[in-house]
Amino acid sequence: MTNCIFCKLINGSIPTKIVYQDEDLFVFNDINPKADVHLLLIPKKHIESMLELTDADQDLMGKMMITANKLALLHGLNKGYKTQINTGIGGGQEVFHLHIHVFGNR
Ligand code: DGP
Repeated sequence: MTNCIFCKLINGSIPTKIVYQDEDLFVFNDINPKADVHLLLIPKKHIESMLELTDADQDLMGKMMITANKLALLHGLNKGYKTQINTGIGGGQEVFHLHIHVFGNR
């Protein structure tokens, strides 16, 4: 999506340090970190929010959760961490490209 800031990070038109990516997912550091580690995991496919999810997104969402855990552990959060998905205006979402926040202190 042309006006989506997270799509611009994925396609490289806005540079960012890539923490992880594969064919489905893209992961980078939040610009305003709220903890020692504050990752944002996003699908490469533009989905605005959880409100748009369909049954076809089941595998993708499962992969996002498994990848979130792997990356949290790789970042030293073996005692635990917090995940957050803000959904829609009512959920305080500011960037309308679905994302999982992963944050924790080492
Ligand atoms: P929210 O939509 O409220 O769940 O959070 C969006 C998050 O995205 C917020 O913590 C700040 C982060 N963010 C917004 N724009 C950028 C950006 O251009 N680069 C990076 N790395 N993070 C961003």
